[in-house]
Amino acid sequence: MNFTSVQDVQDVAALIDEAIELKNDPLAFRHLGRDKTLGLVFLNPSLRTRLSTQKAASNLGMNVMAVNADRDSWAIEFQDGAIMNGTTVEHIRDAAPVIGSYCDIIGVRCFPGLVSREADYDEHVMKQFIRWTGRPFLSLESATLHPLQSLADCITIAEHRPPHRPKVVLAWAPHVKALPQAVANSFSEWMCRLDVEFVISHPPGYELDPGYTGNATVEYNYEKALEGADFVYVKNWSSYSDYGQILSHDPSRMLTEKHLAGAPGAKVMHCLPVRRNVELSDEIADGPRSLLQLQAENRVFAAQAVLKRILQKL
Ligand code: SN0
Repeated sequence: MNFTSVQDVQDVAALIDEAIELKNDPLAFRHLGRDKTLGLVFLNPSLRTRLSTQKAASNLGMNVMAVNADRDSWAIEFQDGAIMNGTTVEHIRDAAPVIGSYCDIIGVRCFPGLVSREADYDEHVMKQFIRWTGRPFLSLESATLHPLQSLADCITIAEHRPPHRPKVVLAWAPHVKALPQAVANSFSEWMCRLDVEFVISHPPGYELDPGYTGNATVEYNYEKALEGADFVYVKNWSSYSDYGQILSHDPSRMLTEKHLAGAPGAKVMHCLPVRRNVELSDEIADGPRSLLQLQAENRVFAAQAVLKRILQKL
């Protein structure tokens, strides 16, 4: 069993329930992972993903080994047939089976290059890890998706669900850097599987790959999009059509209390790390609407529910 996308989950509601059950009794399956090893490979930085996944594995009694493959280890070559006389030191065909031989489950973080849309959306790096480790695979954010984050977001929404069908708004916010579309793609495809009204708001040119957004409503008018929102998920992403480019710095899309006059009950979400006073204001991050810390806390139980299911199938 691999976990790379919501497509790997048959019953999203059951997985959310399972995570909430684990949150209520985190050590209930502490013998399940005995003598099993989780290997975590980071090609990019991480705080929450690394610590929450380690914590989840430890709650299940697993051993964990983590490596920063960009820094503490040899630079990996992913191109087939490469003449390796440059900066990369070992090929994924050699490195991955080694990791696979030490571990029962492999988690990998591999951000997109944001240069070639074809290469990024083909998930070449992730596919190579899956192929050459030969082990169950856990995405720790790939080039296009961040499913453990989205599952934690679904748990957080479930915990704060109003009595009516909630309106969830994915709100593009400005940023200083060109960021992946992964969090936004992933959040969209998970929202399409929940019983919610899902609206996406961004400046023109930031349309996401329709393969992930399904029938979501795109509302370019930010004020209109936020009207009556129950959850506002703030996130920056770079352009998908003008691939990897920054098309707007519009400061009026930094979420502030003023934006939420028409959404008095709105809760605000962000996956972190957040650029305060660029993506959203301090008053939002530190105020009573903020679910930011709860989302981070729920990362543990998202990872634990998924690891539990993988362990049960080993
Ligand atoms: C990553 C992203 O995909 O947007 C990871 C989010 C979980 N975020 C960043 O790379 C932020 C970098 C920055 O400089 O703010």
